[in-house]
Amino acid sequence: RTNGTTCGLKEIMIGRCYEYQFVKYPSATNQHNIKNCTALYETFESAVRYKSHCNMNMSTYKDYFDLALAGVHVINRAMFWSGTYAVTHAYSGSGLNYITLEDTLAAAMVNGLVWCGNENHTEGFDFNSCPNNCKDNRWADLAFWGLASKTFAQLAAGEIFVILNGSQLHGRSAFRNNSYFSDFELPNFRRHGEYRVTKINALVLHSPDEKVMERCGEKSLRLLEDLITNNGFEYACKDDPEELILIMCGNQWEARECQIARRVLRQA
Ligand code: NGD
Repeated sequence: RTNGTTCGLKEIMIGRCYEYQFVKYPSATNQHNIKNCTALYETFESAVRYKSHCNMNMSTYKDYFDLALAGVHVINRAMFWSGTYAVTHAYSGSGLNYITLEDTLAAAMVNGLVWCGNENHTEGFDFNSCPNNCKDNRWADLAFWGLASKTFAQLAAGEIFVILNGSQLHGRSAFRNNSYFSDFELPNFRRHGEYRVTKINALVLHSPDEKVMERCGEKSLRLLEDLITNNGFEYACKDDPEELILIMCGNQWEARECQIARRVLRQA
């Protein structure tokens, strides 16, 4: 069991929605595409409040995503991640450089929050504890983030980017079965029409001073390459792009590799 529903879920979601539209991205918000934050919250709430958490499925939140992401396309800037949350979001720059799922209104409203409906609770949410897996229903836990991932993948067009972790330990791989990226994003990239995906760029990171487990073209990254090219997309893969190494070194200044980078930068 994890913690229960985040206190103030409703106020946080509505507040984040206003902040997203009128503070963070005022220029992207014009009279025609302003979303009604209360209506968005109510659509979300009616999917989950008073409902048993373990009965959720992949259509539970459909109306919410339809409303929150209506008319959105992300062209040449969509960025996906698997095992690289922090560095990806530092790099995407809140949508300035690239756009991740978490930079869309639908996901920004709830990212990092916890919630679960409860049919017996007076408030319709369980604020004490939420089950983190539902024995007989794998979909319960995927209901929100699975559909979020699928919907975002369907909005991505042109060249897209995915940042993978080539230093995964404990038998995990850079491209992993059962990850959201492999199960909900990769299979849903558009293959036809004006908004099709043309090229998939994998960026593979190795944490400074940690063992290199996989590079482009090796092991799971080979599988990924085959999957992508067999589906008719162009593919490129790059190990440790410099701009990403610099971001990682910002937090690991003492690592041997980062000291070398520092010396080279001084000479340049
Ligand atoms: O630092 C973190 C973090 N690290 C991992 N996770 C994190 N969530 C944070 N808010 N901050 C969570 O680990 C993440 O929410 C997932 O639930 C889970 C699995 O992540 P990981 O790293 O193993 O990669 P996946 O391929 O399974 O999923 C990431 C992709 C990415 O392209 C997003 O567009 O799937 C989308 N996604 C899925 C689930 C949840 C995003 C989320 C999310 N924002 O919570």
